[in-house]
Amino acid sequence: MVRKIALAAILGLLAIFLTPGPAYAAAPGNGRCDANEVCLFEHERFGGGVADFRCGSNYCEFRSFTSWTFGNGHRLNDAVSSVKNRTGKWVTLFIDAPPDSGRPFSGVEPNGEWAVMGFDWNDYFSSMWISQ
Ligand SMILES: [Ca+2]
Repeated sequence: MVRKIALAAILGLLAIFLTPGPAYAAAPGNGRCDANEVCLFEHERFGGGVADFRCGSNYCEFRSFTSWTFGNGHRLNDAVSSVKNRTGKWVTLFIDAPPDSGRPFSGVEPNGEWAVMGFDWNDYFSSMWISQ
């Protein structure tokens, strides 16, 4: 009995380790930075790939940077280098995932933009809130 349980545990662990890694998918938008969207760019000064997001309610949370790409197929996580906020809402970007990470965050005001990030922020963001 003990041996069977141990075998089951080992097989369970194997299944976890042998499962393919996360598949990457394009972020929800269409890869263009349109009106009423929050746009994350791969490079400084709004260059490279674009990941564009809409928020139709007072609050939206986007936690899946680790499985998303910019419109050009490049990985989104830890790769955001500039931000355009084309909404009337606030954008809050987090290093690692909120709210359980306790990691630093920074924000972009309504209709604001962030063309160049300092060393502390560049290529670190992993999740985002858009809120009134
Ligand atoms: Ca768009």
